[in-house]
Amino acid sequence: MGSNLEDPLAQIKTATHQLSQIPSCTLTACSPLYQSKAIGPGEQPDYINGVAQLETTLNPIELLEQLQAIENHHGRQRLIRWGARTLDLDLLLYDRITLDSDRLQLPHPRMLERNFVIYPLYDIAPELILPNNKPLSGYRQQCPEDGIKRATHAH
Ligand code: ROI
Repeated sequence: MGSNLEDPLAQIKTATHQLSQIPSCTLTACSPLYQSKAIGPGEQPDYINGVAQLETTLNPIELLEQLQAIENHHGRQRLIRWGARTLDLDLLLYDRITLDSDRLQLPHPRMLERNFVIYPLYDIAPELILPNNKPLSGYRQQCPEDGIKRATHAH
């Protein structure tokens, strides 16, 4: 989850609640939230990021559609690639599935380059073995802090 517009902390808190309301889904873990500088081109406000874990009988595409519906409820406008956004819900991992389709790539292709993903993911899944068979903990150890800060909890 990421947001850098219109009260990002509130956006993430509401989004967390909405994740818990998706049909056939249970919210099983929710990370602390972090504040970080926007990566990517141009000047934009700092982001709030967090990671949630769900248990679901939805398949990855069905889940993606639910995430996009929540993004749209938050007034997400896809105007500029890499641009500021009210709410971004990325599917990072789904079991140990690897998938490379137009609509969805799993694991998320850039997740391991991003401290704002690695930090909160490690908080909720320190023992995780990634689909590439490497432990998340190795990436966490190598991960630059780069000004990332804990924000408050989502709940
Ligand atoms: N930068 C940060 N810090 N957090 C994000 O969630 C985020 N999301 C993005 C881009 C614009 C790449 N930068 C980000 O999509």
